[in-house]
Amino acid sequence: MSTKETENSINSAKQFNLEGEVLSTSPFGSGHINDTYKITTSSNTNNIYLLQRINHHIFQDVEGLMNNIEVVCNHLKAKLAHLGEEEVLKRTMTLIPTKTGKNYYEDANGDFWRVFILIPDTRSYDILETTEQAYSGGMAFGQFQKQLSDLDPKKIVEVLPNFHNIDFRMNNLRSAIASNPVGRLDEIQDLLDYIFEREEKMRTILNLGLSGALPLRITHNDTKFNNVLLDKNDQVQCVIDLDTVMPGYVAYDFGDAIRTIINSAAEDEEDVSKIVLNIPLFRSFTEGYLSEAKDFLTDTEINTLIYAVHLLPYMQAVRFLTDYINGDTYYKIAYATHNLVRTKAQLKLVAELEKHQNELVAILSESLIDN
Ligand code: GN1
Ligand code: MG
Repeated sequence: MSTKETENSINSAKQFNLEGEVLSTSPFGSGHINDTYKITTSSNTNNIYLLQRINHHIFQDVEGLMNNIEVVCNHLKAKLAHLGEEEVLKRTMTLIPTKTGKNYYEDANGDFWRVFILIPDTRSYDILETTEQAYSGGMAFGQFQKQLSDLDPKKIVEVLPNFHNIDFRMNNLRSAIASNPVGRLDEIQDLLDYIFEREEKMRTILNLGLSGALPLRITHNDTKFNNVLLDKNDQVQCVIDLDTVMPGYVAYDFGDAIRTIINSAAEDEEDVSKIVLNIPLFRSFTEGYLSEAKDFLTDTEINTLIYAVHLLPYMQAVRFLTDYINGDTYYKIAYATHNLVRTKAQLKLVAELEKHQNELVAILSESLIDN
């Protein structure tokens, strides 16, 4: 970390109501949007804290964002209150207020910061290892949707409008192509052809939604598997990263989770031959998800799950490629072609999913009967 970054993060950490004195901060995690630091304090007793600088170029309504998170956390805590305070702290995220009682701090540079408790004895996985983990992940997101199913949607602002709206993402891609600001179009024509060939069929869920056939629910909208914390026995502990909790269609959460679960390689794997499907993990995640969600989902919602399995990697490819064309202004990158590599990896996943479509449909039906 640069000296300035260290100074800024320590100064910001000191604004919050923490136990002990702030001693140091160090980078933490692998998010593409916000900057996360672990705080070390002089208190060796209770809590460990995570500090985050919110990317306010993306989350422009920080007040609305933080209010959403507070509303969601309080709703979840009330649902779990019967388990006792200690369990509630382990199963939900907890925001620490500033010394003046706000849920975020704005520093002199106009940067926005927040602090959460780091839940001890947990871990998250970028790539899964076992079917038990997949089952737990499915339960985690199914439970999350269920617990939020009676939260009044009016209490939640749509922090990033049209987040999973494929028309919006395609329009952004078309605008990027039209302006071609850094001259990257020539090298990606084959990828664009591949994307546009599939555009119409990727609109299925959106069309159903627009026709009124799908209920809008409060969904997570960033269900990468590493946004589930598991305990040391790989049981569900807590769903994290509540930035994009907004009204949405349940299938989007299912598809986005499958995007990371079914892929035996990383989201940004350079060697696309390594991107193959791990179908047993798909089955286990689906079974875990349906064990929680089956009772509240409508038949139409259940029928859309398979479309989302194709849509979410596709939409992620569109987003990565749009950012590549725009000169990498949205996602953090580690090297110049990172967004291009990510795009190719997601499109390879789309191709693999198409190849195995019938098998996945059969597993979804079997899981419904078994559950
Ligand atoms: C971003 O920052 P992170 O890793 O939680 C993105 C998600 C993408 C994801 C791809 C606000 O999430 O939508 O699916 O990268 N978040 C936002 O890894 O755009
Ligand atoms: Mg996120």
